[in-house]
Amino acid sequence: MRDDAVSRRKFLGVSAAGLAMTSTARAAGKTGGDAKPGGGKGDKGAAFPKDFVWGVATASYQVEGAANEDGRGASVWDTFCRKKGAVFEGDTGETACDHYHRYKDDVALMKTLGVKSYRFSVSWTRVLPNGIGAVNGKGLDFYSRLLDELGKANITPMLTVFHWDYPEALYKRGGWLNRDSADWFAEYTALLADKFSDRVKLWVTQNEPQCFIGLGHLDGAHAPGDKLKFGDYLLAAHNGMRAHAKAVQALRAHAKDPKATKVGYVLSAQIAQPASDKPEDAEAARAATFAVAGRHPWNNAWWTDPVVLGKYPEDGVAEYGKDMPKFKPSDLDEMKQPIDFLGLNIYKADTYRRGADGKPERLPTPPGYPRAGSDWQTITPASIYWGPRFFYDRYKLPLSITENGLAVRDHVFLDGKVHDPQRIDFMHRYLSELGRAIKEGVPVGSYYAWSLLDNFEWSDGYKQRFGLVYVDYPTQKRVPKDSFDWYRKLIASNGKALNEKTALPAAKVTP
Ligand code: GBH
Repeated sequence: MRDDAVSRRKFLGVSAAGLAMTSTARAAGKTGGDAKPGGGKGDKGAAFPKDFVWGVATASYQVEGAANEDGRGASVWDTFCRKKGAVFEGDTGETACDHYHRYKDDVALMKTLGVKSYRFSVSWTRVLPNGIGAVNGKGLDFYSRLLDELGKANITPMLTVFHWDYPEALYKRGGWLNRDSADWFAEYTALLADKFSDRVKLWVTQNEPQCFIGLGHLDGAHAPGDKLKFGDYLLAAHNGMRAHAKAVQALRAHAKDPKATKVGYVLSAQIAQPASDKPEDAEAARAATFAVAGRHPWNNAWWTDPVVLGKYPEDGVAEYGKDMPKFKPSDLDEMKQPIDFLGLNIYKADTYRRGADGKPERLPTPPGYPRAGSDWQTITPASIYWGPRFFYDRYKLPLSITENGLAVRDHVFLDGKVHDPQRIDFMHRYLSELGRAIKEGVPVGSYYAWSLLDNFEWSDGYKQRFGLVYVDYPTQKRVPKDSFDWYRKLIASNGKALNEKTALPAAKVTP
């Protein structure tokens, strides 16, 4: 063992699985789940199934721009961006990547990249300016043109119905606090199914309820910027999940080909990874992944158990006590609508071991530990191994990695290119770990890199760049980064390039 590794272990007092960046925790078979670990010694390298879907993702408000064009109505993000101090440098999504006008160029980039699928979201107020009622044909036309362009490029769309840009008009009517919000969402979803289900078979109802409810209504860091009382926040969450379920029903009822229609729900997956390869640490990490502990939105079970299992998790119910919303028992039955897959957005994990008292204990992040441009993101590749395992074991649903990526403060180098070895190294490490989970039987069918383009990173404005393609916002010039080329080769090899030591700058760091 190298000296630095020894001291890191001493610092932590445990063998440093996730914290050593490359995972050494391989005792997965003992975790009691259904996914059967194969692998073992001599079984090296990544292997992705033939039909594995490589993709890229974006979201409407983050890329489209054209905020005041062709009849689009205001969303809570338009309003929030105008609030002093709400967004870094007062940035807004008014122009963003101008994808609304440049979608053909962007689809051409995707074609060059060789992705099989594109995950994007629809701007609710572009198609229904007031959220419900009058339909805006010009808004629908945009998505229709986009879908046709994707069709020509042979790229399968994954349509996210809602990625945070909630109609201002509905917010004024109480938003998610209004019980009718679930029906409003179903009306909107039914419209999309009517118009687009001839070309769209892959659907996501909502992206990251933890964020649009939690960051938007409890924490206030995201639009609409509310800091509700805890009980009201839980009511908003409850209605959000009712809305998801009604959207599932609307899709089943309105899709042109219900059998071919696959509906998913996407979480901001909060992963706990084990500190060592000891089974008890894996169990501690699993317990921490699904615990509802603390009066904050950063957990999984609160947002997933009701819609998949039909009940609120007991630890959360106990913790929230009298703040629990009052609701009809039939709500829980209605919330549990069969879905076809769970989407996990995985960026990082926290590290846990079994504590002296037998309970999961979170370990501190060592000083100077590798981080992204976004402070919240530690570089923890094993997150994308353990996360899918734990989610599959609990919910028994096929999985998609609907987002994964790294914020880097990229710039154009003197040679005119954007060199982003950090992102390549990140993707190499994370995809190797994902490949390992898949090899061990965890049913992950697709991976969407976040993001195709640098884009509007919510309250961080344009400070953080997540793209495989650099965007020079003043000129809207697109510059594919080194990682674009790396991902292109990776897709062309169906993941095998992860094993080629010479092909990639990051090759030496993965086993
Ligand atoms: C995703 O959100 C979004 O879907 C996407 O729109 C966004 O651009 C992308 O990721 C990159 O950020 O861990 O307590 O410090 C990720 C949202 C941001 C949620 C960080 C949790 C930190 C809370 N996550 N946030 S904490």
